[in-house]
Amino acid sequence: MAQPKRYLITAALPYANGLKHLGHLAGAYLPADIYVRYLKAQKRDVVFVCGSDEHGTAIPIQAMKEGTTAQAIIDKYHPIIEQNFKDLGIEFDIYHRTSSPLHHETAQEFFTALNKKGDLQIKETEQYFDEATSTFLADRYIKGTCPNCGYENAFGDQCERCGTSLSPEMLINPVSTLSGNIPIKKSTKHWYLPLDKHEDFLREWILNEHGNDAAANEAWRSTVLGQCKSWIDGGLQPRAVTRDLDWGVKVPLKDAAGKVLYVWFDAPIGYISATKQWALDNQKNWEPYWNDKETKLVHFIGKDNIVFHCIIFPVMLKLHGNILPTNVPANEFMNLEGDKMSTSRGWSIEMDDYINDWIKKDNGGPQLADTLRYYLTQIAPETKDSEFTWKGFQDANNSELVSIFGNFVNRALVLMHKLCGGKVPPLHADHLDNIDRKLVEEIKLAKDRIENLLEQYKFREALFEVIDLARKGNKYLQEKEPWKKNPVDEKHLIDNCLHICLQLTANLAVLINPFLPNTAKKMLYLLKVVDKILDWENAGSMKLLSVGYTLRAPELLFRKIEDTEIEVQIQKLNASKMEKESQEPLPPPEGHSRTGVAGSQLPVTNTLKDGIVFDDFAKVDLRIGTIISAKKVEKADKLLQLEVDLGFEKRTIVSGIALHFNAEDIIGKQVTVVVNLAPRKMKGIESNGMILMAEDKTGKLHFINPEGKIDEGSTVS
Ligand code: B3M
Ligand code: ZN
Repeated sequence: MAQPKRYLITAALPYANGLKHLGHLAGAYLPADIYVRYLKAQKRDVVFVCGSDEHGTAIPIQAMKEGTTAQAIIDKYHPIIEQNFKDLGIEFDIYHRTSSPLHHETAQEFFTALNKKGDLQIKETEQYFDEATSTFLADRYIKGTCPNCGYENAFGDQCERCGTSLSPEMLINPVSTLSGNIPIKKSTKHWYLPLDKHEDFLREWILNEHGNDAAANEAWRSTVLGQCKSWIDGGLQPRAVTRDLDWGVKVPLKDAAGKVLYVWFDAPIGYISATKQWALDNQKNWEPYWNDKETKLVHFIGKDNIVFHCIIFPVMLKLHGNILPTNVPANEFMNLEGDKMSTSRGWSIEMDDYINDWIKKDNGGPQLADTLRYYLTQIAPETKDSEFTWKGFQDANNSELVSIFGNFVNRALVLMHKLCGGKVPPLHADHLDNIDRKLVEEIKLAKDRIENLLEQYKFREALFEVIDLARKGNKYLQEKEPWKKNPVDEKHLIDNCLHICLQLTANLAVLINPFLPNTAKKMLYLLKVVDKILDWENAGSMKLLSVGYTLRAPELLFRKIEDTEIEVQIQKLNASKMEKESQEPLPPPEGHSRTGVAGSQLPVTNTLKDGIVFDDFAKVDLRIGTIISAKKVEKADKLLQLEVDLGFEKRTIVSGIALHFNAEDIIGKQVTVVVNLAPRKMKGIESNGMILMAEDKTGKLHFINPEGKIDEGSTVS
């Protein structure tokens, strides 16, 4: 295919309702950034847009949780997320906001254009309504039992446990998330995008033009095609593009008071408004990026956003007369230490935490941003879900970045200083042997392979090739052993070996740059060369460093990561999970029930935790106590504040059992308490211990207590 005239690369707009985790980073932002850095090194015309998604029910819901306004929430999280991306080397050309007036205008114009052409349908239907708050309940304002997996807290738009897309009507036993009340039905009018009318277009465009054996165009990933096919085969339905809400882009019509655009209608238009803002800031014309067929539009997203980017937005773009995406390289999910990543369940690593714990530490710095970029790319969930483990992170750093890549660069520089007087030695062409020639050839081949893989969005394999080239450099040094050569008689052999190693080092800087930009910069510093060297066309060249040029003294590119640093992270993760669980039992992993409503039978888990030795168990100090007072914690549905008499002292313990017990019913009950847990603050109250509970197969909780009353403070072992 002819080379595109220009590129517009987008990465999903993150909701500005909280911190974003490493799964988000690995899903969309990092691969997009690698691709863009590569295109820019190729000197292609490319614009990389992103920004905060500041609408939808997710924002006001977070505002309720934090006891503030929706505006305050987006003003709080937008700058943090933007800065987090910068600290991790994600370099957008613009990081915009959907709350900006330019975006509101752009989204309204888009809606108006479609509406005027008659591309939208108006329908009056009965929808769930919460009388207590006078609110229609769309998306996350309503929850109930998922018809697919039985999870009781599924939202009106999606089940967080099984991932199924839902509509409020599909929920079993729906309740309002605003008041907890059972909603009534009330009639309301909305604008719909009739997706059913565009089924033929979608089938042809996705499954034929971009199908597995697409000849002229890029074939999409089979995971993406699979989802699209199942949506289309399932029969597409008209989709409402407006909502009865007061937070969002107002529907620009007189008869639509109190209505806003559906967040998934306005958010993708955010890519267009971001491009417009970028053009304004840089005295450029935004239009060809969205209107000229010679533009290649690529959306980087996570798999939960496929339907919006491959079906709904393309229909909108087609109706509006814009270009369509050439590819949507959606990633699968990245799990964490054996479980799904989830901020609400405390089982995630936020970008912000990683930055504070690793990059902003004394022994951290930008190098630790690259370590993360390296590991996340090495385990990128490009074809199937993958797994982040702290041990894997440490191994990737220590066994690959330190031992292979860093080691090669360091050896090349150290040996050059030792054996060649700190200068790039000359190449004696008449003394080259097959081993030399083979490595030179490998460098050229590696460049071609890496380029091909990057063009196909195979970042994981491309990165492997870069490291493999460094590995070949180490092998070459090992074979040549220049340190064993006679410095006078065999000087030409020493020169050739180090000359090739140094040119390879410069090549590695060019090739690693899209993935690890901080490392590439540091290599330029050591080699005393300018940024221009990083132009992609330089890869494969053996003339990047001039003979006789003095280079800097070697410095290590990467530092080793110690076991103790990893242990701290694992402990932190476990603590955060326990804290979240005691605050609010949110989405359980599949197959488990935590909030358990009696009646929905789920099997008692037979998956056992990893084995421990007696000493591990003996560290836990368990005592019998008696609850002497109990009351509900304000603004926390699930928490009870208990006073527990332990014989030797009375303690305050906050326990997440309010949905299971009335405060007045449990006074006088004996319980088993973990008394040597570090104190934890919950809703501002310091909790000094944890009450043990057993969960039966209906999800009901039971205290663990002695058969008859015994002395407080008795030990349990
Ligand atoms: N904010 C959902 C998400 O963060 C949504 C993406 C919008 S992309 C136009 O997963
Ligand atoms: Zn479900």
